[in-house]
Amino acid sequence: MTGAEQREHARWLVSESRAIAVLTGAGVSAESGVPTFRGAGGLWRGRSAMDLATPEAFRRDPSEVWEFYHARLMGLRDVAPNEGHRALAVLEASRERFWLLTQNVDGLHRQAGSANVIELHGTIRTARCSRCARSLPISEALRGWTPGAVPACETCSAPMRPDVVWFGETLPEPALRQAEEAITHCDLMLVAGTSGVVQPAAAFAFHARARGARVIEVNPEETPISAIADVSLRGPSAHELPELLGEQERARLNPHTEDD
Ligand code: BV8
Ligand code: ZN
Repeated sequence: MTGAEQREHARWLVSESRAIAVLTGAGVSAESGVPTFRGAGGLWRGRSAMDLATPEAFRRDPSEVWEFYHARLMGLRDVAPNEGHRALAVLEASRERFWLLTQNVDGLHRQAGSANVIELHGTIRTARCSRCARSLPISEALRGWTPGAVPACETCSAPMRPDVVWFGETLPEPALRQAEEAITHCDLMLVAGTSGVVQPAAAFAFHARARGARVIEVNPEETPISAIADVSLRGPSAHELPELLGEQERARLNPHTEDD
């Protein structure tokens, strides 16, 4: 199939679907200016997230891990959702059953208006205590922070940590349950912006396929998920995702054009 035929088929699959599960990764935030993990901008001081986003790194040198997250938060200050994020929010509003499973921790799906967002790997917007249940906006935990410091819990004085899931940590039970529900009940899984290497999230597409769901992939590059996709749209998500919307949905994407 040509690119245009692929897109036409993908649009038809979306229009026929009554229960859509979406799985997103760092690629959907790329056009908002957020570096992906395995792309060029994915390193920090020459280190990869794989080295720093781990409980071992935090035990070994919590101040360095906080510098890593502080740098990422600084990088999110002027970042806004893009057309791809917004297209998913519009698609959700037009479906009875819709789950947005995201591996991203940047909070951009919620900012774009998505409601049923399942943050599989947590969120960088919150800090939580490494010992007790205390949690608060990460901007508050970082008030007065300087490089080398480790924010301490005001309740039990243990080190605070970003409320993300590190490599080697299990995903939150509620997120896993919602992912199970999405995989079981969706008739379409739309996978956008993920290299499909991090488990167990990457396996969700395979499980949905095995249950008979159709799979659409949006990624400029081929990934392990391409092998089971009914359609792979080889383009950037900020362009490809709005193209999947029907006429009426697209009008809601840019409401001002309706009146033009
Ligand atoms: C766990 C939060 C139980 C932190 C992250 C099998 C089963 C279970 C676990 C494992 C397993 N095998 C290995 C493991 C261990 C590990 C794992 O998967 N390792 C991999 C690397 C081999 N998994 C875990 O540890 C998970 N825990 O399962 O617990 C357990 C525990 C121990 C042992 C066994 C079982 C926890 C994983 C969560 C880690 N935390 N993030 C933080 O962010 O700081 S993961 C991190 O990677 C981000 O969440 C990110 O989203 C995620 C995945 O990466 P992608 O999103 O795919 O991003 P990437 O850069 O890779 O790719 C971007 C893609 O976008 C590319 O394909 C590119 O082509 C595309 N793109 C670029 N531009 C665009 C675009 N697409 C569209 N439009 C564009 N414009
Ligand atoms: Zn505490």
